[in-house]
Amino acid sequence: MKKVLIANRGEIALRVMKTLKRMGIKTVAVYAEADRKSPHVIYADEAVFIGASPSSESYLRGDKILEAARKTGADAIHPGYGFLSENPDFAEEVEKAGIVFIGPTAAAMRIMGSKLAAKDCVKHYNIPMVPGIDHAITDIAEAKKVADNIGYPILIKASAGGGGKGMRVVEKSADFEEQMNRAVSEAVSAFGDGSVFIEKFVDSPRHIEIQVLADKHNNTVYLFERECSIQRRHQKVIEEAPSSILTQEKRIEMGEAAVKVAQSCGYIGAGTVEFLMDSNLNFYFLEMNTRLQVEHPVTEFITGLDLVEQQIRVARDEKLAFSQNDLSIHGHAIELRVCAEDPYENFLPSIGTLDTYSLPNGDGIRVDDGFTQGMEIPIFYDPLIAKLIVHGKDRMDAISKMKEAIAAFHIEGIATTLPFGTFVMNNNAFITGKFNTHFIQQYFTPEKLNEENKAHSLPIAKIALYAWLKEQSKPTIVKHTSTNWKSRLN
Ligand code: MV4
Repeated sequence: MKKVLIANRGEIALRVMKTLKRMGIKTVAVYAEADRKSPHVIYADEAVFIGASPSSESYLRGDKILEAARKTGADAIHPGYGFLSENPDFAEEVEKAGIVFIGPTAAAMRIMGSKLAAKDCVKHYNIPMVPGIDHAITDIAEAKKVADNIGYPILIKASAGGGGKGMRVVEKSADFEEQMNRAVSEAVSAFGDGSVFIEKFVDSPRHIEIQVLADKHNNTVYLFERECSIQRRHQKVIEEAPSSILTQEKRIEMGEAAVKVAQSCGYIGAGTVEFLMDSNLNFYFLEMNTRLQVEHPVTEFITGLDLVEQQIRVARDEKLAFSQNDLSIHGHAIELRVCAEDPYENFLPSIGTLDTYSLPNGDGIRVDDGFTQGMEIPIFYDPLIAKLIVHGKDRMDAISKMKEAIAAFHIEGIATTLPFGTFVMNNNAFITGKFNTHFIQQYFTPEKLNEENKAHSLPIAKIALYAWLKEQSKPTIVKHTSTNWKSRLN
């Protein structure tokens, strides 16, 4: 493998290229209009323009990306996350063109892309699953009987759904039929597939996922868990590894279950198996993501592995250089997604220019980003500006490192989720590890963020005022008085 095309943009394109460069492999970037001057384009050995800014005209155009690969003589394509990364048709086209797709087979992607196919695939592997039905509901009367048996509340899910889309909670038997009809018509209009199924509703779960890695020689290992419960509208904001609630026993149990899920579909490469965990630490298989995930750096910190390097090695037909027993957890890592969203305005998207953009640095601090000072964050894509990842000797050490790193991360011109990160790091439920997927709903409001800021800035303002008054009491000749006041005290 001498040259790899990265079918993506932003931080992940850059992150993938850095590993490729370190491995002595040439890189090809593709870019849309809005990304002409992006770091991922400048960093690559070659760059190919693929179209207008909307992703439907550029990063989602498999045909244009393949043409760019052919033209530049790339022998592999890394899809990153999002865009075409979980599209089995694209993976197939790539392989047909004699180019290596750095990821699982199209067949594995197809199975895991459908929740029902995934359930069907793993059913003989003794994987814990939420009580429910594992086939598309066609007969409402039959489904209602099953629901009455499982017990309410139940959840109706669209087989083709994802990211929480197409889910409906049904509180009681009397509401079943109406909710069912709504769920089906929603699924038809959103996914073009009206298949729905039902599950027992797990109240206030944690979202814990297991990173897996498989080579083409029948070796599959788990790289431990990531705790991803701090999310808003199914968008994760903070992730960490390891999870503070898993015992070593549970960790092994979940890891082995995740390996079986991967083996059930002949998985190859890096993948993630998602589980729900209830308050009694029972875990249930939810779905498998067949890509490298946004939050993979926390796993890299605690395992010492470069997951992109592992993906490349697997794609080059190499055997994994380690077995499960060689792997262990080192310290604790936390990631904050620094997004162009204003936590003071309920995470409203914030548009503008990165007038000031200066990064924290130091031991155990990593920033994965794809922008530089002076750039605009394009409105066409997702609002992620950077990922701030810290690594400490234990969880408390990682929390204090995260607080310091946030304080040293200076962004002006765009509102970001940085202050939200500080809020979470200071929150008692987070510090004690007693939280679930309702964390933000339960503990966060813009008012609380303002209050907390006041609580932290008032003592500092008092000290500054005291020093200023003392200074004023000295007889000095004032030549010039600055009127350059900032309009908002941060
Ligand atoms: C559930 C659930 C409770 N019970 N399934 C949301 C996204 C989709 N991938 C699965 N999701 C859920 N499935 C049962 N049977 C609660 C959620 C859920 C959730 C899961 C993971 C992370 C955040 C979540 C937020 C709300 C609901």
